[in-house]
Amino acid sequence: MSVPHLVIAGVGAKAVVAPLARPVKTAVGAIPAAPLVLIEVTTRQGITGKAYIFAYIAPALKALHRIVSDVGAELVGMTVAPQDVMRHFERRFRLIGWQGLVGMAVSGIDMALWDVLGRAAGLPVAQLLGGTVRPLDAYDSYGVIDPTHDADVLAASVASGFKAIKIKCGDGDLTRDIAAVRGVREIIGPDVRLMVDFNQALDVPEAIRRIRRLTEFDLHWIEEPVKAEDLDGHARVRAATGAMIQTGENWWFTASMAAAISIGASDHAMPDLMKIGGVTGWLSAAGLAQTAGLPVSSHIFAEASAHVMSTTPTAHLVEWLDLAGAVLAEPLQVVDGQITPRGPGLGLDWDEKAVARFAA
Ligand code: SMN
Ligand code: MG
Repeated sequence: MSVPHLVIAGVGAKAVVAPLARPVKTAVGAIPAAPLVLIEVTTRQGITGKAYIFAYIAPALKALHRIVSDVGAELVGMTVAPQDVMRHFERRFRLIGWQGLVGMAVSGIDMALWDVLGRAAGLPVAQLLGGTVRPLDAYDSYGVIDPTHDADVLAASVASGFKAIKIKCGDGDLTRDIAAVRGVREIIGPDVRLMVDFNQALDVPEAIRRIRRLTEFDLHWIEEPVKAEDLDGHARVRAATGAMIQTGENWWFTASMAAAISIGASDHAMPDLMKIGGVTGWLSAAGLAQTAGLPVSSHIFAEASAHVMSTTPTAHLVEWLDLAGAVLAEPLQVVDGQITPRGPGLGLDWDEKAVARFAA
């Protein structure tokens, strides 16, 4: 069965603020709800591809929505060929640069284009990319937690089958971090992996000081201890502590990832589909990680990430942090600590009533 020649008829975008079952508190700010742009690429052949991107903060939502619409409008009449469209984007945004909202829009449109191809072929993107649909190990991702107040929900994560838990630290002093990590380690036990995410909150000396004290709790990785763009800082923290360092959610396209790898910034790689260049960017990133021998874990966007992780040679863990469940017709389910990609395409359809209810 051949995939028909598909031509882009339009790119629609809707802005919503989706409620979160678990609001996310980080060391550098709280996310009470998820400002999302829902993207729809329509084709002249009647197939519509869907994807969503995340604005992080409300003040960025309207601008992101507008950029998706305006960038998308220039694609009308082009063939649904994500690799070719990405080459177009590389040239189109060469002068302005595509770090930031432009790169997020590019990545989101790319995801929706791959969704078109999957739907047209009647295949999950995981299979379209040459992989197989199978359950993937996930981790339950929390914000800053209070081990007393959150004891029951953390225990429930483990009881439901998660074999890895991430919490965020750095919002207070070292004493606060130690109390949180110790408390969670006591709740989840010694056999569940525990990761800590500082969300770029520390400087290098403080990161070294804190990580050295947290080593006793057998942490699986320490994420973004210093500013994302401080690659040398990441490498210095890694060398000084011997801890497994994780980073990548703020890599803008694969050039940024290559720079991090060349300086030895981390032991793991964590590309973000919305910043690495969508599915197309992820495919290049997966190759870089394989060559560098870095285990790859995903960052949010669990639905689409499960598809690309299915074909990532060094796939490690899928992050489970539910951003879009409130606006999806069929929210993704985690079964026994694992996530299975759903299709055809990326498996995303909106709950239109919820989209209307949460429209921004
Ligand atoms: C994160 C995720 C979602 C919103 C803010 C921060 C975090 C993570 O960096 O890795 O889960
Ligand atoms: Mg993170």
